[in-house]
Amino acid sequence: MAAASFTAAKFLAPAAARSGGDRARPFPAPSASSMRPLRHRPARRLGSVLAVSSDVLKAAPAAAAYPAVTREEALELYEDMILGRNFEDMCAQMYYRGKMFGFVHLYNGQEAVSTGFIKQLNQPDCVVSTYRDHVHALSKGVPARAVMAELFGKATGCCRGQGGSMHMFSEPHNLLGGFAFIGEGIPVATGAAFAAKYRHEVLKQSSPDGLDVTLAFFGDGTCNNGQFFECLNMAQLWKLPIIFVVENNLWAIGMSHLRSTSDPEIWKKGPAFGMPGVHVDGMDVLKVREVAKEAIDRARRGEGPTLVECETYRFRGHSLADPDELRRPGKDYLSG
Ligand SMILES: Cc1ncc(C[n+]2csc(CCOP(=O)(O)OP(=O)(O)O)c2C)c(N)n1
Ligand SMILES: [Mg+2]
Repeated sequence: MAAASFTAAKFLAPAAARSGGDRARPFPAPSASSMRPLRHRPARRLGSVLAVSSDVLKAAPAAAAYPAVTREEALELYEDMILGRNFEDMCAQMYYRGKMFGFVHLYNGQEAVSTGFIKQLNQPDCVVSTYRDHVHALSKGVPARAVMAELFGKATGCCRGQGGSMHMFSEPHNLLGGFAFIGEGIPVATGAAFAAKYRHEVLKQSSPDGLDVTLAFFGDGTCNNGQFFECLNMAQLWKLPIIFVVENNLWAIGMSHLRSTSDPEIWKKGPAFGMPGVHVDGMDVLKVREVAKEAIDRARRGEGPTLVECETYRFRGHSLADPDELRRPGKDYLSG
């Protein structure tokens, strides 16, 4: 499973400096092990992404230093990632056989982010996704049959076949949507987090664990949209129980993150608003899970939001209308 291996690590780090700033404290001590140690690198933006496999591999902690996970937990994570990958591969087959209509965006390669985060949630916690939403739905417990039926436009789908690929929704699972417009889900997630705080503080209706938490997933390209900044501000101002999870796969359709973003280190925007900003290897489910646990616990305790940048990579085209054949086998698109 690629998500659990470091073979894709060469895709991960943008060229820009990742030395960290004085306000860039991710979390108090324990999570430091979840953070990939990053060396100062000279910024190189317009060329392309630097391949940093050797650095990452050198910096990779020894197996013993990996976060503890029981056999049962590891199997649950593995099962969820395998489910996501196999489900998506089947989607591609069915799409090319003409069984699905419209746009279908696959998640291949990014599974560790969905699994690492969503598997730490409780049922009342909410997930807000994007158009790349099938695997988020599966991780949140929506049955694969209901997700696939939705993709086929069947009445047995989780939205009675009326939402389709980009609009997965399930009230019983607190999956508050896929959204086709980028950034559109972030205010919805912020509203869900506000509602959770209101239930807790005003209505005194929270779960025994504390506040219900909302995860807002979105891509690197979306971080240049206004809703992102507005919602970071409001979430921190009101100390909302929300985690902004950026799935930085380095591309917004065909636009490189490094060519479109003035400062490509997205996690730094958290401290700019007064919340922790964390950068994590999004190809490593155990590291993602450790960061997720800590951010979720903070939110549950009422300590407010966190911005987490997960560096990941999508192994297929932007959507199935962007056929993989456009990639030339053997060509390294990332190392310049
Ligand atoms: C408001 C809005 N503007 C433009 C688009 C067109 N669009 C679709 S996907 C996309 C790129 C998004 O990239 P990113 O946020 O990195 O997500 P990824 O596809 O990489 O998961 C854009 C600009 C859109 N869907 N919504
Ligand atoms: Mg992207």
